[in-house]
Amino acid sequence: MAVEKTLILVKPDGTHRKLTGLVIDRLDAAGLEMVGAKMVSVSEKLAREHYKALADKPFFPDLIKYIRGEFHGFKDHRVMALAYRGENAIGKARAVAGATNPEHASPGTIRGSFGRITTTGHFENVLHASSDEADAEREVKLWFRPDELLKD
Ligand code: IDP
Ligand code: MG
Repeated sequence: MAVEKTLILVKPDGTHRKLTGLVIDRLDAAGLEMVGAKMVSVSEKLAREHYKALADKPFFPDLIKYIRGEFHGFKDHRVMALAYRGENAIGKARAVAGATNPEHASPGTIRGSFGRITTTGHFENVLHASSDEADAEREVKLWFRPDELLKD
């Protein structure tokens, strides 16, 4: 199995509900190594670039508001960005996260335990985890400068 890097974001519902420590704990338990960590004030530009593959989706405008903390009262747009490294890190982090739709996520996953669909129909699924090698490489570069990451 290849050693990979992957990007995790504790989304504004996660930071708002004090789940940052839990996310880090679960990723630790999965055997992944943290190689970058910071709080980020998410600009509209960064949000749109991060989710550009979803620009055609009907939920895209709300997704941009969600990741910028606008549904959770964060005037500073706070998200915790984490970079992890490890064997099969992308798949392991996705397994820790669970399915995108919190209603379909297994109970033992973070999204299964703590995600929800709001009464307004929005997914609140606590964290982002890169979905494949190409996305992971693009996303780690988008959120971290090279000097913010521990060396390989
Ligand atoms: P992922 O986060 O599990 O990789 P993606 O399909 O890449 O899922 O979607 C990115 C994010 O967009 C999801 O985490 C979720 O916040 C939001 N999203 C995806 N599909 C839906 C939907 O059908 N309704 C509302 N929000 C969605
Ligand atoms: Mg995705």
